[in-house]
Amino acid sequence: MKILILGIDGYLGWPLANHLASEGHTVSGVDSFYRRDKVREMGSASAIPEAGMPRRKAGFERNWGYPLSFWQIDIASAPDQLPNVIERTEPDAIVHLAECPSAPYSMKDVWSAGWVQFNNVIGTLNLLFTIRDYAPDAHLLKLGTMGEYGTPNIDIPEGYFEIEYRGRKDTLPFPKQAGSFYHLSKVHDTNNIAFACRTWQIAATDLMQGVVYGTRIDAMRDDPRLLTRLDFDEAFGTVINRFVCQVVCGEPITVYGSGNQRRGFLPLRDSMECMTLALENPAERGEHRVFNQFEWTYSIKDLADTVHRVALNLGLSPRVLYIENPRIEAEEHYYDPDRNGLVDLGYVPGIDGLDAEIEMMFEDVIEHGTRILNQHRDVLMPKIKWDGSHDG
Ligand code: USQ
Repeated sequence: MKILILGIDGYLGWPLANHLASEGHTVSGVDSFYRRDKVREMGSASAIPEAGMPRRKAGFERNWGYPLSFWQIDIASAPDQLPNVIERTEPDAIVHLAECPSAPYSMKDVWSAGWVQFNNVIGTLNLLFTIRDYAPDAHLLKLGTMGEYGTPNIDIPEGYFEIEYRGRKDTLPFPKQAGSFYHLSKVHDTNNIAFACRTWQIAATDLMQGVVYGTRIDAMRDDPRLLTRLDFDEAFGTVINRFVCQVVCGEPITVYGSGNQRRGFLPLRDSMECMTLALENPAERGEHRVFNQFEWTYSIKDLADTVHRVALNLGLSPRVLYIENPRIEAEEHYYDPDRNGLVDLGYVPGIDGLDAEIEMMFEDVIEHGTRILNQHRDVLMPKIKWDGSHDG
């Protein structure tokens, strides 16, 4: 299959390119490199050193036997450059990862909120028009987020649910109660994609992905050029990745609030597997297919305890610190989302791997990241507050 990845330079994009190539697919990619800039803007850096694109391309060709076609394009501000890429690559599928993934960054100030929503919503809108006009048969695989749903006091279906109201029934989009301007940008994307599917018969899979953690997939082999980035600052580091990095540089694990917040989590390797399953089993023309994508749900407190336990077993000296929650989010809530679509396609979630995965993360971060973490330890404590009283 010919697969074009938008956002190929990111935490998920780069391993996905290598994973798909290792499975025999022909991959090409686009990226604006904004993520590298934004992490620098946060005063941080990737804990695992990431090769620049020329080295990444060389590593890709060396391992997979063909040159990676790559274009540096900002799809939100330069939509006119996308048709040329489509004509050159003739993709069967387009994976859209070219979005800002950070809730805290979107809550920093009005400029950051505006940038996140422009980058995400307008980038997706540009892509939808490009697919309509230049690639109507291509399957769009778009990364949404479990955070679109928020934490309602009822079970969470996959995108749509059947509802009866005043004696009549319909299947309607499940209500969205996102918890940040970033998560809302994904809600707006979902509405735009669903509309494009209905109106232009686009085939789309909208993946409501949980929080991803991890440093490794098999397709990285032992080539440092194939490794992906690992962020640990408050905006771009996800919670387990941050906890591991905090321990490695001797800083406390920061649990926000009571730590009873529950989310769906999945290791990087499962994210790759699920996206591949969705690509190899595409949606139909006109279908807006929604999958919830996570391995298991955990409370933040449980995760802090797990990271603490694994660290102790490795001879490290972890500390857990409960701090005032900088976010406005429910800390005691019901959480029971479905994830049947991907399981029906063959995804086998398991919970046995959490300790082993975290242990592997420790090995990678200690090997590659100790020096970088020690230089940037001041970015670990959160400064951005949802109520606007940030000092960063
Ligand atoms: N948290 C802590 N301590 C920390 C960092 C986070 O307790 O040091 C807590 C947060 O308060 C939150 C939870 O951990 O309750 C998850 O935070 P996160 O920063 O790992 O995840 P989030 O902001 O929700 O965003 C991440 C990705 C985003 C993706 C989302 C999936 O950055 O791109 O969409 O996970 S989900 O959470 O399911 O919406």
